[in-house]
Amino acid sequence: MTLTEFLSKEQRRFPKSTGNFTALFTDLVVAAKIVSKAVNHAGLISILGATGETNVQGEEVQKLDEHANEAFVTTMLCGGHLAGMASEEIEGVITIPAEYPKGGYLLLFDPLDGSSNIDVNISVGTIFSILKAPAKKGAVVIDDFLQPGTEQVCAGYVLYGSSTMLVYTTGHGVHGFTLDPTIGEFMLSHEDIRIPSKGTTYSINEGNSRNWHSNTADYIAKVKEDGTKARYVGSLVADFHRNLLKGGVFLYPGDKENPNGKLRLLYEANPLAFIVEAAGGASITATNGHDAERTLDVTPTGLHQRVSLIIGSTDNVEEAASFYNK
Ligand code: AHM
Ligand code: MG
Repeated sequence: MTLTEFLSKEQRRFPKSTGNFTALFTDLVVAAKIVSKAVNHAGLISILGATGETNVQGEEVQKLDEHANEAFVTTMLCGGHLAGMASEEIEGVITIPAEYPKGGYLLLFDPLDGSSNIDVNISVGTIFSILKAPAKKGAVVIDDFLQPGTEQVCAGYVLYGSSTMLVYTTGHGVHGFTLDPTIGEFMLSHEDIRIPSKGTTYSINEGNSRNWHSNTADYIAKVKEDGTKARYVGSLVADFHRNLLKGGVFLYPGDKENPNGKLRLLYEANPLAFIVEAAGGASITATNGHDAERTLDVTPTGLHQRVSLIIGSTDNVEEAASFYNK
């Protein structure tokens, strides 16, 4: 079944549906295909490497980061289903120019996550979150985007790996589609993904261990004692996708140098937390190494806010939480 057929089938389950969400999602899929093609051809069309500029996060912008951001912004801007967008690559919100129709949704995205891996042919991804826009006149502002993760109407990611996969949820069931490059269509390949309740791998950047809070150090010592395998790609979508299918836990905790860790709440942590919960898993945040709380319940305070992230199989995340709640 193609993704288009699947979306139509889903839409028919809601007889009152206007089709706006399906149309928005269809635009998003077009952008994902454009980025997929660029990632696959990166070495051939000289768009590898850095632009020489730094982004709002103070990180070096890779040429493909810019290309992916452009692909999503330009494809989504004129579709008529969005009231605004927010991207990891852009400091403020992206409003819809007066010449285009406005819609009722907000799109938040990280166009190319894990971009430090681009030059060495390791999987990268796009992460996205869709919210309802508040009913009001005038252009959207940052506050409109600061909704807790529980308010998401859809979240997903695209993994540009050995094949390109799109995984998404609207909160009921997580479904995976694999791009068939011969026909240019995403095909349903992983229906109703359920994350194993317990996994045997953990993923964390051990290079940061000098800065870890004792709770993180104690938990990691425990999982090692248990013989848990370490797996860390350094590309969030790839690490998350592996754990979603095979079970396990991914951690990017806050530490003594970076109290809120590295990952951004609104377009990295929240969408993955929404997906993992819909697949039967769990996600928590533990600022300063204490007081674990559900990621989706965190009240956002900034568009590019960072948050500590511990996400994966329920048993593993609960075990980690027991260390962070000590
Ligand atoms: P990016 O959004 O700038 O690409 O950074 C996010 C990436 C994630 O994909 C990955 O999990 C993490 O950074 C890896 O960070 P580190 O190299 O510090 O382990
Ligand atoms: Mg990112």
